[in-house]
Amino acid sequence: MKVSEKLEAIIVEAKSHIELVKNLNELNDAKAKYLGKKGSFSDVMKLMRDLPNEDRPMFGKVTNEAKQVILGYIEEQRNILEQQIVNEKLSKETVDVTLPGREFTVGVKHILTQVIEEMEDLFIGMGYEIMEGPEVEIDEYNFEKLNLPKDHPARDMQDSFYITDDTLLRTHTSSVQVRTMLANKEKTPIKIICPGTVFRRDDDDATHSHQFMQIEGLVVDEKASMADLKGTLLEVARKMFGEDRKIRLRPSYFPFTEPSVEVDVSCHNCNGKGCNVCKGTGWIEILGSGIVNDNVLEACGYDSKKYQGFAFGIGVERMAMLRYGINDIRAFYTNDLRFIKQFKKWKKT
Ligand code: 2U9
Repeated sequence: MKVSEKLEAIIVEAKSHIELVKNLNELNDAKAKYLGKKGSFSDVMKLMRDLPNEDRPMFGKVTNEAKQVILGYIEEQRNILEQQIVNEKLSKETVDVTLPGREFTVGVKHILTQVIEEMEDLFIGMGYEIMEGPEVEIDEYNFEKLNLPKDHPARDMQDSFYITDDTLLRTHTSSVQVRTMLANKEKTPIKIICPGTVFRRDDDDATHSHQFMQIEGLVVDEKASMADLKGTLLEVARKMFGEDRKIRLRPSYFPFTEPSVEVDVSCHNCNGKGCNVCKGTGWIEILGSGIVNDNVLEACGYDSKKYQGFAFGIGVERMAMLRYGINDIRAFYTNDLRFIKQFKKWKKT
C-alpha cells in the first residue's frame, strides 16, 4: 500500500472513531491512538527510513498535512463535548422562578428605642428640641445646681455610683437640662427633652434596676405655667395610653421643682373603673413633674423673677411595662429574642 493510501485509511478511520467519542477521556485516548508515540502515525513515520533522501521532504509534507486533518477532527469533537458539558450544567442549574422566595430576617428596634422615638416625635411636634449629655457627670450638674447641695437628705432618693468625690454616673438626665440652661444664659424659650440612660444604686428585681432610661423635659420662658404643664402631660398620657385618657395631678416633692406633682393616668385597661392593672383605683401613676424651683433657675443663670419653667421626668421602662403589660423590668436587658420579637408587628390601636 502506498503511503498516501495508508494516510487516507488512517484519516477515514480516525474521523469515524473521533465522531463517536463520548467524553474528553475517550478523546484523549483517540488522540494517543492516532498521533501518540505508539500510534498509527508513528508506524507511518517509520517508513521514512526506507525512502531515498529526495522523497523525504514530500513524505514529511503529506504526513504532516494528514496529521493536521486529524488534529482538526479532535478539536472539533472537543468543542462539541465541552459545549455538551456546559449545556448539561446549565440544564441542571435552571432557576425555578415559581419557587417561593427565601425569607430573610428583618430586625426589630428594641421596644425602649421604639417608645423613646415615639415620644420624641410627639415632642418635636410640640416644638421641642432633643438634647443629649454625658453619662459620667459632675456632682455639681447632677445635684448641686438642682437644689441638692452636698449632704442634703433628698440625695438619699437617688443612691449613686460615685467615680471620684466629684464625679458619678448620672442619676437622672436633669444634668442635661442644667447644661443646656448654663450654655444659653437667659436665652428663651428653652424647650427640650433629654432622653438617656441613668444609674442608681439599687438591688435588681422585677421592678428595680440599677440602670434604666428616662426622658426628662424642660420648658423655661417668661410665662411657662402649670396650665401649660398640664396640657403637655395630657398629650403624653394620650399618646402613650390612648385618646380617651384623663390625667390627675397629686401633690408631691422633688428638690428641683416647687410645687411638684405626681401624674396619674386613667387606667387604659378598665377605662378608670378599677381592675387588677390599676389595683382597683382606676388610676396609674406614670410620671413626676412640677414648676422649676427658683433656686434651680438662679443656679443655672436665669432670673427667677423674670423667668418661670416647668419640668417633668418619665421612666421609659415603666411606661413600656404599663403599656404592654410587661411584669419584669429585667426582660428589657436580657435580650431574649422571644421577648424582643414580640414588638415587631405591634401597631397602635
Ligand atoms: C431642671 C429642673 C427640673 C425634672 C423632674 C421628675 C419631676 C420626676 C422621675 C420620673 C420617674 C424620675 O425616672 S424617674 O424615676 N422624675 O418625677 N423629674 S421633675 O425636673 C427638673 C429637671 C431639670 C433644670
